[in-house]
Parts: sequence; C-alpha cells; structure tokens
Amino acid sequence: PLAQRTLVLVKPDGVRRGLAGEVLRRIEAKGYTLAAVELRHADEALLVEHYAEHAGKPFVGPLIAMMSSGPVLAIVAEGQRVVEGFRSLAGATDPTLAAPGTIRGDLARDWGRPVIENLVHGSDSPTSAEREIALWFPAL
Ligand code: YYY
Ligand code: MG
Repeated sequence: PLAQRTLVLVKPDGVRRGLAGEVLRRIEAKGYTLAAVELRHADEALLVEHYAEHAGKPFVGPLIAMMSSGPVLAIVAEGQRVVEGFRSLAGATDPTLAAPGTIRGDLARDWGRPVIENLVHGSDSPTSAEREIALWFPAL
C-alpha cells in the first residue's frame, strides 16, 4: 500500500527552546522518512486555516498568537500509519498528563499561560493530514 503522510509542526516554544532537532531525531529514530522540513514564520491567515476545526473556541485567539510568535519547523513525515504513529510519539495534548517517553511527556510542561504549550502539532487523521500538507506545502 501507498505510504501515508502527516504534518508535524515544532511550535515556536519548541524552536525557541532548541528542541527542533530532538523532534526530528525522534521521527527519524522511529523509522519514518522525512519528505519536507522547513523553518517558517506562519502568518495569521495560514494559522486560521490550519486550526479551522477549532474556530470559535476560546483558546484559538491565544493559540494563533502563540503560533505566530516565532518560527515553526514544518515537517512532512512519511510511512505506514505515520498519522497515528506520530500522535503516539507526541503524547497527550496536556503535557502534564502526557506519558513519560513521549515528546510532550518528556519535553513540555504547564507554564500557566493562556494556551497549552505542548511543543508539537501532529495531524489527527489521514484526511486532516492531506488537508494540512496542502496548506503548508502546496507544491508537495
Ligand atoms: O491535536 P492536539 O494538538 O493534541 O490538540 P487539539 O485539541 O487539536 O488542540 C490544538 C491545540 O490547541 C493544542 O495542541 C493546544 C491548544 N489547546 C489549548 O490551548 N487549550 C485547550 N483547551 C485545547 C487545546
Ligand atoms: Mg489537533
């Protein structure tokens, strides 16, 4: 079967803390292939589209402000079941509860800010992945 793709973002908090390489390392160590890697400063229009499923929720304003506060490392990773595989590597949304051994569990914590800072984004389904890859990497 054709390999699957997912969009991973190392969020600005992760890039700022020097953890972009660590996230790439874990994706590669797991055995997935890198199809694209690019440091990008996302503008608000892109982020509104990216987080369209969360439109109207109270945290989207702070979320978009945080996501545009600095560059993100945008990654397309490839491999069988990479969508669920990367979600598993990333761990639970709340970094306080994310299991040790996961990216969020090992490297992120609650800083008491209005938005959850959890270092990485990973597409939540193959359909979301293709929609997000088309947004971030229209040429792919
Ligand atoms: O897919 P995932 O990133 O694990 O969580 P989502 O429910 O899609 O939320 C996207 C993003 O929004 C999350 O990574 C942190 C932030 N967020 C928040 O700040 N506060 C919430 N109550 C829920 C999500
Ligand atoms: Mg999500």
